Amino acid sequence: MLEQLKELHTQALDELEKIDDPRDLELWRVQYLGKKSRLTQTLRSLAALPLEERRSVGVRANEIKRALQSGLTEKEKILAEARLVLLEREKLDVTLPGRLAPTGRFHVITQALEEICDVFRGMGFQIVEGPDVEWDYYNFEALNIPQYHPARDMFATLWIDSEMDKKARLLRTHTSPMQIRVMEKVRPPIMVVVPGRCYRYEATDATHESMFYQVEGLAVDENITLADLKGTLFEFCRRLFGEQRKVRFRCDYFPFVEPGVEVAIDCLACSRGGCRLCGYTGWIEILGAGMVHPDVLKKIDIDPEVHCGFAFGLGVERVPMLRYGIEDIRLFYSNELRFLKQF
Ligand code: 2NL
Repeated sequence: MLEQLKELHTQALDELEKIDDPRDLELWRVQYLGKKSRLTQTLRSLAALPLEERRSVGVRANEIKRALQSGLTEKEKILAEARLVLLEREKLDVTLPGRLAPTGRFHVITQALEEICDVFRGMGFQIVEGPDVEWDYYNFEALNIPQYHPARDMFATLWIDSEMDKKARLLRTHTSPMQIRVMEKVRPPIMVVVPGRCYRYEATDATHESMFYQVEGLAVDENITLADLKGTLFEFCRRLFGEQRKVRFRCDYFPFVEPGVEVAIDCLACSRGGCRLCGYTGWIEILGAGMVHPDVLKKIDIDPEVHCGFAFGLGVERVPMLRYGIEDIRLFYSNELRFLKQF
């Protein structure tokens, strides 16, 4: 009997030693000190033993019970302390300000593009987009720039097929080809604005990129006049650059319009005193425009005796460049986040 108790004692202590979880400790308590444990059973059945054995077993069993109980208390203390250490490590100060998740934003050019489109949308223009890869026909031929026409030199072109090919594909040099597509499909009245990427085969520098954004517009109806063009673009300039802007219209040449005009606003920085931004002229050119050339209308079966229209185009990059005094267009497409995050 004493032998069995000794074994029980060592086994219990061995197991206790290994416990590191309060739930295991409870199981251990039930097994070795619970009502149904061998130890409790032994103490209960002492009366049935002969006197001599009853004494020695009783003393030993009680000793073991006390030893196990103090082992249990000790272990409880150790586990409680370990738990506190863990809690301390997980401590969370809910009064600290939260860490902000980084928010995304639209590219500064996308922002400018949207703003420009919004102004024209507000005037009743519909926004449409077209393909970046175009046919020679839509990019040049239909716009009154046939093969070998000197005006082709105005648009250094990135060709996909041979330039000699009558059905050659190219990367559009302006978004006008989409306006031709619109005029082919729908009859006047037409009021569309076409934003999109354009491409030029040119060495890049501070004011030129081989890919850039353009917004072009077109209005075709009966009795559209140069006064409509002037009113529309005057209003556009003031909505985009400020209600106080002066707007200047002067003659210019584009093969697809007649007459053609250039539109300038008074300098944002010096109000015509002359500064670096305006190249000491006091004026900043913003748009090219004109009355759609009758030959352009004829090509797509619109009778220039009945219908006429005006068209315009502007470079998108120029808008934030002027506004924020950015002097190099290449910054927009260099993926320099320190630059882009400013907008
Ligand atoms: C500029 C000048 C311009 C047009 C674009 C146009 C389109 C059709 C017919 C006639 Cl379908 N004209 N577009 C007209 C004049 C000027 O853009 O400096 N763009 C950045």
